[in-house]
Amino acid sequence: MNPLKRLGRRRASVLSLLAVGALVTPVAATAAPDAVRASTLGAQAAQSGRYFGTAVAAGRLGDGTYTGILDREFNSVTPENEMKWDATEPSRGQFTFGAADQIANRAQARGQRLRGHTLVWHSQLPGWVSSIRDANTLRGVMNNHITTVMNRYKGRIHSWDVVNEAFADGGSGQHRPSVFQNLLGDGFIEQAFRTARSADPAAKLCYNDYNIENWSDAKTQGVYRMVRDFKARGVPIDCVGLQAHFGTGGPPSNFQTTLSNFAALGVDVQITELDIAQASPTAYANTVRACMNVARCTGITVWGIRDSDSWRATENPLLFDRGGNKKPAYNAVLTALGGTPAAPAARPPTANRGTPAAPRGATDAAALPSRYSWSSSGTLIAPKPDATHNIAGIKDPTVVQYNGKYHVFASVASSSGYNLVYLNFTDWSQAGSATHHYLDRTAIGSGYRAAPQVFYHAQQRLWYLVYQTSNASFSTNPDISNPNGWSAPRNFYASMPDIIRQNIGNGHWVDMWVICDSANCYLFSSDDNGHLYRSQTAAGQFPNGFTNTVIAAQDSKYALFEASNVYKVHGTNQYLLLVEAIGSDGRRYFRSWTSGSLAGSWTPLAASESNPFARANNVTFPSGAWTRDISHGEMIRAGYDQTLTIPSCRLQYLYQGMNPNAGGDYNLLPWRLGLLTQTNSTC
Ligand code: 9MR
Repeated sequence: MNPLKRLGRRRASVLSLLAVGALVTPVAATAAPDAVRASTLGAQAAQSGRYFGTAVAAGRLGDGTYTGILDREFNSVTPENEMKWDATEPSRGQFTFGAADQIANRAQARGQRLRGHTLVWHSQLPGWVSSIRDANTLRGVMNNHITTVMNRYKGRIHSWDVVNEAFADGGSGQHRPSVFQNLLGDGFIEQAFRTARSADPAAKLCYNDYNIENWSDAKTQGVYRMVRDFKARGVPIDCVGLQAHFGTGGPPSNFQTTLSNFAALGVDVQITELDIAQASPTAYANTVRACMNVARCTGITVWGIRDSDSWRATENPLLFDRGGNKKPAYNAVLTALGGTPAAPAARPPTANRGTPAAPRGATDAAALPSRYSWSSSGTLIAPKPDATHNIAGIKDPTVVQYNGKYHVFASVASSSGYNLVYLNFTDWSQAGSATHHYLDRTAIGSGYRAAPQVFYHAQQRLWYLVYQTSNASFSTNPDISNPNGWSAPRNFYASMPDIIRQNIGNGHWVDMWVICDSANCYLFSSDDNGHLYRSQTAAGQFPNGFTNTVIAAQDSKYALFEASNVYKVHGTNQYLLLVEAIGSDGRRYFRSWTSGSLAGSWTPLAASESNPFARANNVTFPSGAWTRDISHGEMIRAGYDQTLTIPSCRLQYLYQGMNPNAGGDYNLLPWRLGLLTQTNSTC
């Protein structure tokens, strides 16, 4: 985005087509954008802000059919056995993370969320723990186990099953006997949750159990009383996992009641281990619908991929058959999530009960198309001025999905200049009501800060916020949801690199953007004068050592203006570059290019006014054409780490737009945020 100082010239030279002085009518926030139906489980669940996951066994990761389905369909992963106590601490103080790391690293590289399963459980517990006879020893051992395992994956786990299956079956509603219960008493669960909160404050902490789906069951009531008590006393608990190992009939008729009653206590609910004997499509659909009907039911995990992968394989309880083909239950689930199943494949002339479904959507890794069309939401996010922030426009958004929420950072513009704001929300329909946290009140400080970019550095386990000052600056934070956790600004460069100084002309150094591959990190920036610059540093050196600044792309001033985004396209070897241009009508739009490497040259993809990446002429506005500018923004990513991975299908882009009749002082223009959803995705 443009710095404050050049307003007058910009107004005269570029935006003179605007009717100056027109009345600015605030645009009402609307509900969620019109969704495009997806053809995979994870993508469709994501449209309502949910995840759809599966249990994964490290031993099957060499099976291409298995990993093909895993990466195509699921955006959350639970290690089936690899994070359990017998796997991670088979003897006292000797921790082994090989298999768990394999699953965690693989999922992270693909932008899939991770559920941690499980820290304290009476089963799959090594003999050395169950034979402890002394309460103090056991307490120390339990706390050490929780802390060590959680530390290993700190910041990378969406939800942890802190305690698993602690309640007894049958009518007692009490805890079951176990070494933990017997030596530490009822308080062991609370102790485990408190220890877990200190170990990884960013993870959601869940209590997970089976046979708690029927609201009338004594076991359900026992767990409910515990959660109610925890919430009343401030014991940290964030969610209840209902395993949902169902018989042929599927969920009990009061399953949704159970989900909403738990949710009403102020916790999320998740379906954590779903499988249904014989996989009746109706039973699966009923289960998914119950979750969809409860706002705080944030995701569903099935307990395995193919029937042959299941712990109850003889009951054929999963969504894919042994050959990896979609079963009828798959289509029922996709439909219940709101998606569109692929048309059935033409059957071969001879009866073949194993006919695979049509291969449409068989991969989420198609190359990007060269033409785009989009549907835009109405304005979703508008400024929320307060007593000390008289905000006129909200701009330059950056966004990640993490821990079940969208986290958005943006510039806020007022007559006194630019600073940053943070908000989070679970789905787009709530974006307009989210609290705005002004970051000038944090260590980021007041003064000129603009055009933020957020990502998580997986190895450093830190969130980075990159933004422009008069340099390229950044702050870090261990917890993205804590606005006060950001460090004071530091600069990437000692001063403006020479090559920029030599080419910038009357432009401005703006819109810094960091992306890493496994070897290097790159810092892109623009100069409002037709140049895109790129510096680099070794991945291990980040955030230090950016050097070798070169011109990565150039064109005429307005054709390659500012606001660049660079992304890795999931499952491909492609990188995507977007740069904002100013069109012949004076309106903002995006051009796009691809490259096989971050340091390579960029080939035009959809890069003209008549075939733009995103411009008013390829966007429809079902809820009213509130903007003609499609300006500075950010793609909804498939992950949140420094690789900046985006899906190749069903793209969404959060952007700034404004009332086309608005004019006046550039700083006071009424920028608002809206969401584009791709309407011509073919996969
Ligand atoms: O699916 C898991 C299977 O491979 C293991 O042999 C079994 C051992 O207890 O655990 C299975 O997963 C269980 C999960 O961890 C907790 N809830 C019940 C699941 C099915 O038994």
